Formats: sequence, structure tokens, C-alpha cells
Amino acid sequence: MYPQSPRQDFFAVTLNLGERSQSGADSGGSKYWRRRRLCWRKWKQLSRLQRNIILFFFAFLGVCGLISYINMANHGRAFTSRSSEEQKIELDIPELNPAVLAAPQKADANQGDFPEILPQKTRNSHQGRLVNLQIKAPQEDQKERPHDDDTKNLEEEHDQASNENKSERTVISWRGAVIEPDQGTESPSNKMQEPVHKSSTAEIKNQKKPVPINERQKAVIEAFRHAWKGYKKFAWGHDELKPLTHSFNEWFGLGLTLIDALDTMWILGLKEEFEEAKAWVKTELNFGKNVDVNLFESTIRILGGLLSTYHLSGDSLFLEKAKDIGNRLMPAFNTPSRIPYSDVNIGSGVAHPPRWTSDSTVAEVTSIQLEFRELSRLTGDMRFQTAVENVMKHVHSLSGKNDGLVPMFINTNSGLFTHLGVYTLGARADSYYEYLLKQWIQGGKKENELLEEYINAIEGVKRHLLRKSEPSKLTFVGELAHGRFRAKMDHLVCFLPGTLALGAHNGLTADHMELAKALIETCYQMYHQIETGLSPEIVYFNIHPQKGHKDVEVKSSDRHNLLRPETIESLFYLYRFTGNKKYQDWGWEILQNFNKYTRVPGGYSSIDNVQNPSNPQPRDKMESFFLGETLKYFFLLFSDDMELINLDQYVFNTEAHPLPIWVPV
Ligand code: DMJ
Repeated sequence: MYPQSPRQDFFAVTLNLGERSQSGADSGGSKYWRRRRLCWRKWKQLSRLQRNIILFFFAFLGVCGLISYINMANHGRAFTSRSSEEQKIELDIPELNPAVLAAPQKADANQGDFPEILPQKTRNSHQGRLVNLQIKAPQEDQKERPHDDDTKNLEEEHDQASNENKSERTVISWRGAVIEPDQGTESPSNKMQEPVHKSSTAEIKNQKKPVPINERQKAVIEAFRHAWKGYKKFAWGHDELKPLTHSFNEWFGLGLTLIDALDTMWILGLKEEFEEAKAWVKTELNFGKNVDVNLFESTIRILGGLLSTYHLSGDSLFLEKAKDIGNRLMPAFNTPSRIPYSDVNIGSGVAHPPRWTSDSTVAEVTSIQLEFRELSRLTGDMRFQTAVENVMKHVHSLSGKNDGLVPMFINTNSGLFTHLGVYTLGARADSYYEYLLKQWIQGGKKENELLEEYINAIEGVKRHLLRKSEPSKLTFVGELAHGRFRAKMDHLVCFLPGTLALGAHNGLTADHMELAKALIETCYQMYHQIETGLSPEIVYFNIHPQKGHKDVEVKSSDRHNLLRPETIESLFYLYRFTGNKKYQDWGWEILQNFNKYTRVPGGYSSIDNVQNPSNPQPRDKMESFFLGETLKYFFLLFSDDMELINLDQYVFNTEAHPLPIWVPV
């Protein structure tokens, strides 16, 4: 009988307890005690086994309850502590990674081809280098760019040193040499700040002695005079000389050659010619003309030429003219995206894109910054600077770049890159890269986005565009078109060795200088391997060993020479920074070939065929940059006067017009 009853009793006890809990609140005290006694009696009636089972069951429930309580408590603690760690990491991120551009991502299939010129350090090493450069940089925009305490201390020291330098005010003399303050003629504007002085005292002492003009420089002066004679006689006040037909060519109708050549005459010491040209600027140059000009070309040649002549001569006439043209160019920025139109009518103030597209060229919209920024600094009118810096910021933020390499076109409506997938350091992109570095230098080496963008781009060049030719293993910069490499190099790309050398001089890593040396050798060979000793506009390199083939090949459509400056420009930088005379000798060889094949009685002329020494076919055109750039760089290359346009005080715009490097106020 026992076996059945306890089970029933057990349920009875449970039910009773349950009933109590539901109705206990209404029960009187006696009823409660009666129930307790009843329960106790029932409990006593149970066998020991039944009681043990019941006790074990409750004990088991208790243990389970305790375990799940501990688990829940642990889980809660773990959740809380993970959140705060995540929070800490999130808070740490901005400290660890200050706003920098994304690192190059793709591995390069061709890296193995260039062991000696590949980056010696990773991109992080550039970031490390950046920190050092930030320390050296002068003050400005402090609000926008917080620095750590160590950096601040070092910057204060730098400030002190710079202030001490401020007393050493200098003026640039005829031939561009630094002279004592009291020898200057007219003071530049009050807003102008002195160029930064970095040369050692010993260097300055040595360089302050007048350095006589050497035979090679005299040859450059003779070449200039010959060209100028033709210009004066047949094209005075017009844009370009036609030296064969003794006539002129009009592009903007603004005396382009004359303005482009002003600072060259100053640097070459051609005082008489300079004064004549200045008189024309004063009395004849009128920008109030109903004429369409190209924003980029008129900025680099006219605005740049006027600004640098103002700095060298200190004559406010040139600043007034610079302000005038600067204002007249501003409507170009009135576009939906603020990326400027290519053309603007400087008389009516109406700007427009070319007739066939609403695109502008990337190099054009990003190579007007040095000039407009300098105009703002001199005038105090920030509209110029703001307009061009907005363009840089916008381009900086755009997608469509390939490891820092940019496409060639940008749409003025959408502000986006167009014709994606083609990357070159030649036409339509070239000076974008040049101005990244040069703006950084102009602004006192503190605009780090520009430097980051430049370093990324050079890494992109190494990764995607460098190859070696056969049989001489010349390092060259080719092009990438939709993933396919083309062994094509424009002569325009020969600006790159000079720019790389300038970057290395300003503290970038030594591999930039190594690449500069390799590339200038190639640019020289682009002259040396050609029948006239003059480079064609475009060359193709052989990249596969083939018997009897040279490194360089030329297509018939590319065999012209426009008297371009880029190789001479780079030879100048390489000579300045290395002192290796071979660069002067290479330049001398090229000058002689210009004299042999491009000089005509009326001046110098572009030629159609660099491969035909018996008939190079002169084109009847002398470009303004022959006087503005090519002959100026020849003269500077042959000079041993390191103070002649000191590269720690001046930065050349892309048309060879030197503008001062800013220093902290
Ligand atoms: C010049 O007008 C400038 O150097 C520009 O950057 C490129 N083209 C010519 C010279 O070749």
C-alpha cells in the first residue's frame, strides 16, 4: 500500500502549498496553523525514501538555480567589459592614424624589375618621414592641424630661428644674385614676406662674391639675343614669332612671348631688353580685350611671369598687371562643381568649356595653384587662393585614382573624373604631380595632404609605370591604359627627374633621388640616340631584346621638336643638387644641337623631323616657352652660382617662373 499513497500524498502536499500561496493572504491565523500541522503530519507519514527523494529534488533545484545565477552574472560582466574595450579602441583610432590617405593596396607584378629604385621603406616609412617634416614646418593653420607637445616645442624653436632670419632682408639683383638690402631699387609690397634662408653662413659668404658669367652662359645669352632680335623685329607685342616667314602668330593677343621672357631677361642680365619690354607692359599691355584665353596657359605664362618679374625687380607695375589678369580669370571658377572651365573671356567675364565637352584637363585645373595662392598672399585678397585650394581639396577627395595616379579629365558639372583607366605622367596629367610637391614647398612644407598625395603618386609610378628598356636598360615611365602597359613616353615626362630631385632635396627619401638620376639619363638618351641629337615629342621604348634595335623608337607622327624645356629643367635640378658636371655637359651638347638644327636667321624654330639632320623641316614657330623656360634653364644649368635663384628661397612654376617660398609671418 505504501508505494501508492506517498505519491498521492506528495501531490497533495504540493497542491496544498500551491493553494496556500494563492489564497494565503485571505486566511486567518488559526487556519494557517492548522494547515501547517496537517502538512507536518503528512510529511511524517512519508517513508524515509520518499522524504529523501523530495529533499534531493529541492536541493537539485537549488543547485541549478545557483549555477544559472552565476552564469548570468558572468555573462553580464563580460559584456560590460568588452564594450568599454571597444570604446577605448574607437577612441584611440584618431590618435594612432591621423588623417592620411589610404596606403597603396595592390601588389606589383613588375617590382622585381627595379630592385634598386623600389621604395627602400614601406609607406609607413614615409609616414615616419612625414612626422619629421611636420616638425620642421613653419606655423600656420594651427587650428586645423593639432600637433603633439613635442612637435610644438620643436616648432617653437624653429619659429625662433626663423624670426632671427627675418632681419636678413635681401633683394635679388640683376642676374638673380642675392644682394644687400640697401642696394635694392624699389621695395616689394608690404604684404610680401622675405624668402626663407637656409644656406649655411659659409655658403652665403662664398656665394655672395659675384660669380662671373662663363662661356656656356655667354652662349645662352647670345642665343637669347638672337631669338629676341627676331621677336622684336617681326613679332613685337604679339604672342609668338614666326621666324621663317618673319611674321607672328596670335593666340590670346597678349604679347605672350614678351611676358614669358621678362624674368629670363632679368636673370640673364639683359637690362636694356628688359627695360624695353617693361615699357611695352606699361603702355601697351591691355587685358580689357574681348578675347577667350585658356585659364591654365594664361595663368602659368602671364600671371606667373608677371608675379616672378615683380619679385625679382620689385617694380609694382608687374603686380598691378598680375592683379588685373588674376581678377579677369576668376569667372572660370563659376561652374556647378567649382572645377574651373578651360576658357574664359577676359573682356566679358564669360567662362566656358571647350565646344565639344564639359570636361577640363586634370593637369590644367591643378596647375594654377602656385600662382593664385601667391596672388592672394601679395594682395591680401583670399578669393584667388580659396578658389584654387577648393579644386585641390575636391580632387584630393575623389575616387578613381590608381595608387595616387590620376585620370586625365574631370567634368566641370559633376566634379568627377572622366575617361577613367588611363594613367600617364605626360600630357594632361604631368603638372598635377609637379604642383603637389611644389605647393607643399611653397607653403612651407606643412600642407601634409599635398605631400601624402605626392608620395602616393610616386609610389604609384613605381608600381605601375616604370620599366627598363632594351638593350641599354634605361629606366623609363610608360603609360597604363585599362590595365595594359604602353612603353610610350612623352618628352613632357622629363620634368619628373627634376621634381623628384627637388623632393629629395626637401627631405623625401633617397630613392626619389636615385629614380631622378636614372630617369634623367633616359631623358638625355632621348636626345643622344636621335640623328639630330634632339628629342622627338614622343618616344617608344623597346622592352624586348631584339638584334639591331635601339632603346628608343619614334613614330613618324611624333618626330617633331617644339624647343621644349623639360630635359634642360631636370638637368638644372640634378646639377644643383649633385654638382655632377656631366649634367652640364649633356646640356651643352643639347644646346649645340638646338643651334645646329633649330636656329634660323629670324630666330629659333620648332622642327618637324628630328630624325633628318639634312632637313629637319623647320615649322616656322617659336613657342613662348623657348625664351620663358628653355633658355632660362640652360643659363641656370651652366651657372655655378648657387645663389642664382636659390632653390631654398624660390619654387619655379611649371613655366619656369620663380615664386618665393613662403615663410611664417
Ligand atoms: C610649358 O607651357 C609648361 O612647361 C607646361 O607645364 C608644359 N608645356 C610647356 C613646355 O613644354
